[in-house]
Amino acid sequence: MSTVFLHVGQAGNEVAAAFWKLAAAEKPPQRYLFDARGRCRAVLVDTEAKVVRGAVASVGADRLHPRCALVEQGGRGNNWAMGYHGAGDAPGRGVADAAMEAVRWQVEGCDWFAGLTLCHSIGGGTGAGLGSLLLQEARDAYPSQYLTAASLSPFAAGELPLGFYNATLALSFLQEYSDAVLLFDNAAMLNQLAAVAATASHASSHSSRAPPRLCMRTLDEYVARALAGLVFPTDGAAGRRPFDAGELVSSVCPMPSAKFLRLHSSPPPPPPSTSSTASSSAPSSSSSASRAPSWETIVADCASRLPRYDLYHKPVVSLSSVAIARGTGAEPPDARVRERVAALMGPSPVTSSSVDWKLSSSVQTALPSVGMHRSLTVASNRCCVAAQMEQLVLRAQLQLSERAYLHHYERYGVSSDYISSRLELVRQVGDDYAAMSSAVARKPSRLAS
Ligand SMILES: Nc1nc2c(ncn2[C@@H]2O[C@H](COP(=O)(O)OP(=O)(O)OP(=O)(O)O)[C@@H](O)[C@H]2O)c(=O)[nH]1
Ligand SMILES: [Mg+2]
Repeated sequence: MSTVFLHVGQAGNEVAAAFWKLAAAEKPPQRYLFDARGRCRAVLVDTEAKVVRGAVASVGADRLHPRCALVEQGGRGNNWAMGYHGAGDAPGRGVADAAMEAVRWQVEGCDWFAGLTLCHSIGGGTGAGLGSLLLQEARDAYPSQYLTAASLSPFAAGELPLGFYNATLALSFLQEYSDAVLLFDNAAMLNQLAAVAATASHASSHSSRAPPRLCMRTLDEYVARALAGLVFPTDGAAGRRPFDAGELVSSVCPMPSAKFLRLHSSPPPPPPSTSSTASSSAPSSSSSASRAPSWETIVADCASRLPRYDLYHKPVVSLSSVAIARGTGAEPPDARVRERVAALMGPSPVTSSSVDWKLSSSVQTALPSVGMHRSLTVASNRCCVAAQMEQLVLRAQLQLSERAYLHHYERYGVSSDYISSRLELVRQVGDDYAAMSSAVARKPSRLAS
């Protein structure tokens, strides 16, 4: 059972570089992530050649089939409409057709194709617009397969003038055509990793030094590790088990209107100044016992970075979660640790057991590629996305009411009415999450019992 990964746009390809480097360093057998010739089950696409070239160089040219590293010149101008409809006076489908062809080729190469994961940012033109088109076409081509996405949400106001329209349009396609979306918030990730870097710097003997500067690469590494925690194979009763998107969807997406997930991974990557040594040193089993942090420490880190309150300071409600503990060996998370994680997530309005546990015992599946001996990855369906969506929709709506930047979209046949209808779809998702959150707030005692 294999998943095919489709990386689109700059951010999607930067994450590809970090993710596939980790995958290549994993212990054999690697058949779920790579084909028989050791090539990634991935398609890389961008409209700027240097991004894909950089990712290929980073992963290794022999790890990617040439037909799966696709570029078109010119970029998509941070414009969803240009990404979706194609650039130029005679818009051809160009790279979109080539990408779908490459996906088909990858799918045919899988013994058992389990689903497709799109990896992209939703704030620009290529990842957001072309990513939306490819997702829509993938749904058409694979109606009964699981389509998931790892989607990077833009920073706060003002980063890109068209960012709110782009993000809203892309979210509407994710809602319509995918089964589950791992929504990463760039601003929140940066804050959390800055706090980790500040703590590490303070704790080190060089406490007078300023914490290291964080960059996009640090975020990419975080995203890659979190994805690895979720999708790298785990140990099961009958040997190594591949990622099963269907299992994820059925345990964390209780209804089709609530499919936006958060992905957390503990411990976090070390700050940039120490990451090179950490990531290059795969652990030896003899040192694993001494270097593995306790489950209590790991859960405490998770607790310190999982937001308890949303943007409006309302307690965050989780609908359901899956916790993947790796490197459990002879010491799996005990009842107290599990209770702590359940308490972190709080009562769910839709399920009695708010956290599903998945344990993987060996050091080989504990993410040795990143120097981990033990890790916890939590994918949770949390109502805090309501506030995030509301903010994006509100800003897009404000721009729309002033007809700001609309000509950029109209040039490609995307009208204000169309944007308005897609915006409504995303607003509805936010409203549904907000309603579930309020339901829990009104009935705390019954749900907690
Ligand atoms: N986490 C993360 N976010 C990124 C990265 N690169 C860009 N972004 C964010 O992604 C958004 C811009 O999207 P890009 O991926 O650069 O754009 P693109 O998909 O290549 O589209 P165009 O260049 O407009 O054709 C902004 O919100 C950036 O902050 C990255 O490497 N990591
Ligand atoms: Mg780009």
